[in-house]
Parts: sequence; structure tokens; C-alpha cells
Amino acid sequence: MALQAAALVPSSFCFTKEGKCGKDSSLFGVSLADQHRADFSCSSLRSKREIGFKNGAIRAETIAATPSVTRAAPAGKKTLRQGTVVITGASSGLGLATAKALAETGKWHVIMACRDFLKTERAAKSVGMAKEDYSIMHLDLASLDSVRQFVDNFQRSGRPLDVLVCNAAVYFPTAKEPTYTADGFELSVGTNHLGHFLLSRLLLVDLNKSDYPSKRLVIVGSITGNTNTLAGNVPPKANLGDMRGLAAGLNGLNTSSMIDGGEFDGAKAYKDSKVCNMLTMQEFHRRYHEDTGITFTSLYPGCIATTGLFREHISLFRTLFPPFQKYITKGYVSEEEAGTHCENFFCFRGSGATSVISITTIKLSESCSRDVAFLILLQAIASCIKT
Ligand code: NDP
Ligand code: PMR
Repeated sequence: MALQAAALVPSSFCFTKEGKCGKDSSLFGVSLADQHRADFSCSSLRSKREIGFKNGAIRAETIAATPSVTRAAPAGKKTLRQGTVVITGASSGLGLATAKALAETGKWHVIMACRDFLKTERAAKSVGMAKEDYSIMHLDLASLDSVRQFVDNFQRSGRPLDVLVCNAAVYFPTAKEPTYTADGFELSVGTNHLGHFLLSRLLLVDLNKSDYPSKRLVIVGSITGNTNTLAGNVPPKANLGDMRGLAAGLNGLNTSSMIDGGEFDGAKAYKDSKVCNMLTMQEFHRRYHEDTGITFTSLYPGCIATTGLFREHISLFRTLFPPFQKYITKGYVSEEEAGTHCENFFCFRGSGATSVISITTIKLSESCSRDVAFLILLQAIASCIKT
């Protein structure tokens, strides 16, 4: 398992006495193979764990803001070739609508990274995507081996990677007991965050190689993880606590299945996973954007109240939720509208939508600096993968 941990945590991450982690993009100078070979030493991580915990709870308090990102492509600059975009969870909902919208421009080849090949093929056909505009590649984010296999297959395909959209997610609001990924992590955090974290981490090398003028890594976040919004204050609220549950493996056996170490709550687990998604993008951008030109960001697509995300919810919720969002909160967007807006956002053809909010500024509790928070997150993930 040491090699797996090495793939998640760059061997060159530097830990200082203050618990700060300096900006580090040296992982791009190392081949993936080298990184896999690199010995992962957990001792430096362990020795600093106390520092993180002493800094207290990490509240999920985030700010929705307009993007503070730098455009890698000057407006009007012509692209020389068709771009390649990988979209996870493109078999339904927002992922499918975005895949369709991108494919229709003729400027993108869409790689639909999905766990169910036949469902995805049918979905692509049902929305009228032309065969030459997309490929389907198997990816099950609930298995870290599958993530590695996907990356291997993608790299063997010889295609460049210009944009990676981490869109797939699961939500278990009514589950009484946790369920687990192939590696034994609580399923929603394991799929939505850990699977995507490993995928992003492994594909950074490919994104960095891209000569595309607006190469980017986008994760779909959610307003419900933002505790400084009304939606984010609907209980249960996201809260990562001191991440003791994550650090201990999220396996529900000798530890909690929740990141903060508390009782299992499926709705909270989903919101926590979205906070991790947003934190990860914010920190990747801070660390790697300047040296690589990659834009790392997350976005909230609006409330697409009709998607499969709510398939596990009670039927009364599924009936009332769309009209509630449409007529009361006015936060509703259709799948098609959200897909078109996201297509604009991913390609940087303009902001396009009022419903698409880029979340790039995440405010943590005062006692915990962002650096320390990210450090704890990495430590926790490293510990998770080791168990
Ligand atoms: P859907 O359920 O329609 O789409 C989720 C996708 O994720 C599906 O394609 C699903 O595949 C895929 N998926 C689930 N588990 C895995 C896995 N283990 N491996 C690979 N793929 C997997 O929901 P949405 O379109 O609503 O959700 C898309 C994104 O938008 C999510 O990140 C969600 O958090 C976010 N979001 C949604 C909002 C909304 O109002 N709907 C609001 C805010 C954010 P399969 O078809 O095989 O099940
Ligand atoms: Mg919420 C402006 C108010 C607003 C918005 C934009 C949303 C979005 N919601 C709002 C308000 C409220 N919601 C209020 C006042 C309530 C109490 C009645 C409420 C309830 C509620 C529930 C039970 N809302 C929900 C749920 C869910 O199960 C959804 C969820 O949290 O999924 C994780 C949800 C959502 N509300 C939203 C959005 C976008 C969701 C789906 C979030 C997501 O998919 O990430």
C-alpha cells in the first residue's frame, strides 16, 4: 500500500516546523513511473499530525465568489486542434448534459469516464451525440485500482489531456448505515473525494503536458457545503472537524465512517465530500497554477433538482424538491441549462451563466490556517490509503 500512498502525496511535499507547506510544483518534473517507485515515508507526516489537530476544527465555511483565476488563453487566440476533455460521471445529469454541449461545439472530443459502459453508450445516443465526438472509458471511482487502471488506459490512448472535469458523485441521504468503497472507505467521501483526488493527482502530469491554451481541472462543488449560505445552513451542516475519522481510515470498523469522527449521516457525508472537493481545487490552484498554467477550480451548477443524484431520496422529496427549488428558492436549473452553462465555463467562452458560481475562496475557521488545513487533509488521505 505504500506505493499507493506515494501516488497520492507528492514525495516532495515539504513540511516545516510551522506546519506550513510551501508552494511545490516539483512533482511535474518527475515522471509518473518515478513517483510510483518513490518510497513513501509516512514518518514526516505522522510527526506533524499533532500540529494539525492542535489547530482545532475545520469548519466548512466557504465563500462563493467569482473566479480569481488567470486566463491561460488570451481572448481571441485561435486553438490549433480539437481539445480533449475527460468528464467523470457523464452517463447522466450534469455530466451528460455537459458532454453533449461540449461535443456539439465540434471543438472537443469528450471522454466519458463512467462505471457503466452500456448505460453511457445509450445515454450518449439518446442525446444525439455523434460517434466521432466521444469515447467511453471505464472508471469506477469507488475503487482506487479502477482509477489507476483508467489513468493507465488513458495514457496508453495517446490522447492529450486538456480539461479534466470531476463531476461524478453519489448521495445517500436516507441511508441508516454506511456502505464502503472497494478499498473500505465510506462510499460518498470515497467516491466523491478520494477517488477524484487520486484521479486528479495522477492526471496532473498529463494536464501539465497539454499545450492547449486554457488547460484546466474542474471539480463540481456545491452550495450545500457553504455554511455561509442559506442552503449550507440546512442541517446537517458540513463540518470536517479535526478530520480524525478520515485520518483513521473512514472504515467504520475501529473508527468512524465520517470525516469528523462522528456518527454516520449520509447527507452530511456528501456535503463534507463537496467541501473536500472545493478545498482541493483551491489548494491545487494556489500551489500549481503559476508554474503550470493549469487553472484549478470548482463550480456550483445551480440546483438541478431532477437528476439521478436524488435517486436514493424518498419519493415525496423527489416530487416536492423541483417545484420547491423552482418557485420558492428560485435556485432551480434544468439539466440542459446547467450543461450549457458548464460548457461555457469549462471552455472559458465567457461566464455565460448566472447560475454557475466558481468557488475559489474558502474561509476556514480562524484557528486553522488554510495551509495547515490542507496539510491535515493530505496527511489524513495518506493514512487512509495506507490502512
Ligand atoms: P447524477 O446522479 O445524474 O450523476 C452522477 C454521475 O456520477 C452518474 O453518471 C453516475 O454514474 C456517476 N457515478 C456515481 N458513482 C460513480 C462511481 N463510483 N464511478 C464513476 N461514476 C460514478 O447527478 P448530477 O448530475 O446531479 O451530479 C453531477 C455533479 O453535480 C455531482 O458532483 C453533484 O455533487 C453536483 N451537484 C449537483 C447538484 C444538483 O442539484 N443536482 C447541485 C450541486 C452540485 P451512474 O450513471 O453509473 O450512476
Ligand atoms: Mg436546499 C436559497 C436557498 C436554497 C438553495 C439554493 C438550495 C439548494 N436549497 C435552499 C434552501 C433550502 N433547502 C431550505 C430553506 C430548505 C429547508 C426546507 C432546504 C432543504 C433541502 C434538502 C432537504 N435542500 C436540499 C435538500 C437535499 O437533500 C439537497 C441536498 O442537500 O443535497 C446534498 C438540497 C439542496 N438544496 C439546494 C441544492 C443545490 C441541493 C442539492 C445539493 C447538491 O446536490 O449538492
